Amino acid sequence: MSRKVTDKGVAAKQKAAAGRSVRHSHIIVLGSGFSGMGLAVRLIQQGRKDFLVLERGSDVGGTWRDNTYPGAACDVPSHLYSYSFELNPGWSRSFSKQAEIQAYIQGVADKYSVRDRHIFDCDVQSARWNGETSQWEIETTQGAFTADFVVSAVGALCEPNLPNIKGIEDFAGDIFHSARWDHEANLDGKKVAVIGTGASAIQIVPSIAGEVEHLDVYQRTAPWLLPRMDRAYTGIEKWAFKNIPGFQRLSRSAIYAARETQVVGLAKAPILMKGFEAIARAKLFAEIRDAELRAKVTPNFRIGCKRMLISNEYYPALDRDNVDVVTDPIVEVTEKSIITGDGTEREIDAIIVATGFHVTDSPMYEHIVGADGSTMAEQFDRIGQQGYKGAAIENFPNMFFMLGPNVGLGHTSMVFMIESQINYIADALKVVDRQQLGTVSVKPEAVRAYNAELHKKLEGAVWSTGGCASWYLDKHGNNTTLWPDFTFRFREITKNFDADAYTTTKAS
Ligand code: N01
Repeated sequence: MSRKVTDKGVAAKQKAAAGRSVRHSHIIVLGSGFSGMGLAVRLIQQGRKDFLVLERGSDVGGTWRDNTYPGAACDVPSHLYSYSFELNPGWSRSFSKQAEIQAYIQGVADKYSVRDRHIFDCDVQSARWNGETSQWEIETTQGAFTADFVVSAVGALCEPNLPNIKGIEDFAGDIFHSARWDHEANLDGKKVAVIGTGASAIQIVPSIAGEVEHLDVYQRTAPWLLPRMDRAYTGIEKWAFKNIPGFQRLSRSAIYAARETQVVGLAKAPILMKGFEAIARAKLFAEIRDAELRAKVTPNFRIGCKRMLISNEYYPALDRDNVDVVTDPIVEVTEKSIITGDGTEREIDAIIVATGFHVTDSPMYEHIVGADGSTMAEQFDRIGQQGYKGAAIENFPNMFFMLGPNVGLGHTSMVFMIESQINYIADALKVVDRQQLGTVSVKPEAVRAYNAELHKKLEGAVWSTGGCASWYLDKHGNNTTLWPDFTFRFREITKNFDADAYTTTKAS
């Protein structure tokens, strides 16, 4: 499996980088997905030239560059899932496919010439705070860098979470993770297994079910599915989005408002989620007539506890004659088969691993070393994964985070949260310049107070009370990923940088 998920070029790049001098930039942004690139655009708009973006891939786009699996598409409507400063009247559908979103991101990069500030194919290996120089020391596959300020925009859904299954390394056929799709693997007429039934799997399964000879879908937990209200925009609609002043913004606001109403059920009164459950049950009944299969794929937790999925094609795909849903747990993978707990061995030619990402346990945390010499992973183990407004973590001075702790969402556009964070961090960097600050470090008491409030709101939310296990929770069962309130509240608290919550020193 490792052949598909590791960067074979890393060692070669490191060798080539050895001996190069250390490069310095006032600000270094790590990662260029929707968040890192959005921040880069803002910094350019502010007239800054004192920053660099280090990106491990060969282009901008992050998760939308990497997730090229068949059927990859967004489950947030296009007009909301885009930057507010760069609306796109030309979206072809109400829910865009991966290629169109990636083309949009690339178009924004072109328009604002952000690639000029990027170093691509630059995989960050470690970042260490040097208290004597008040700088970050960053090791990459393209050599060493120093920065006065670092913004980590590495994303939460980027490190494939590979299942630890006996024998999986010995599988002789094609095997790859959903986010590292092997486009050279030919699945036509093959016997294929998909492990996982999350947001990625439910898009992959219907896209390949008609091509493969046989498909086994290995389900650990049945997800809730709602209808996908997707359709192509007509020429008249596209004309109206482009030419009628305010029409596109109005449409975007309507989508935003409708989605925001879900917060009431998700975060405040989970009992209200029963309404969504009724819709999902009716859908399940209408789309799967086989009672045995229906029982297998009926979820056993409150809807919303895990991310609610949308698809009109997944259930019909499961209902096909050449598709089986397997609920017995996988105990072993051999060279050519998967063996489940009931002793059944199913022969296969290929395995698609759609098992999600390291979210609360990102490997990156082991390679960022803070002011007291501990890694971020060690600190999270010790005091929990706590941040301040998702943008700062104590003991990590002069480091800001895009999509840090408790900024995630399940119900609406992450781009809204990203833009809130861009406001906050760009303002912080302005304050640093204006006040000539050398160091900025969030106060532990500010972090405690912020998290106490946050966790009070999370207590009754469906993500903790809904009876499921999900990647929203860390290994201690704490929700360290989601924002538990209306997103406009997050926008309010991130409007301006609040220097009072930070200990600052003047630049020498
Ligand atoms: O990953 P997941 P994903 N053995 O973690 C199962 C975003 N996204 O890539 O539920 C067997 O959701 C696991 O089972 P269980 C979106 O935010 C967005 O699908 O843990 N099975 C689950 O079924 C989403 O939430 C879009 O019991 C194992 C599946 O694998 C996030 O990405 C599209 C296993 C993992 O599901 C991740 O989605 C796609 C094991 N050892 C994705 N380990 C948009 O449209 C895990 N599983 C915006």
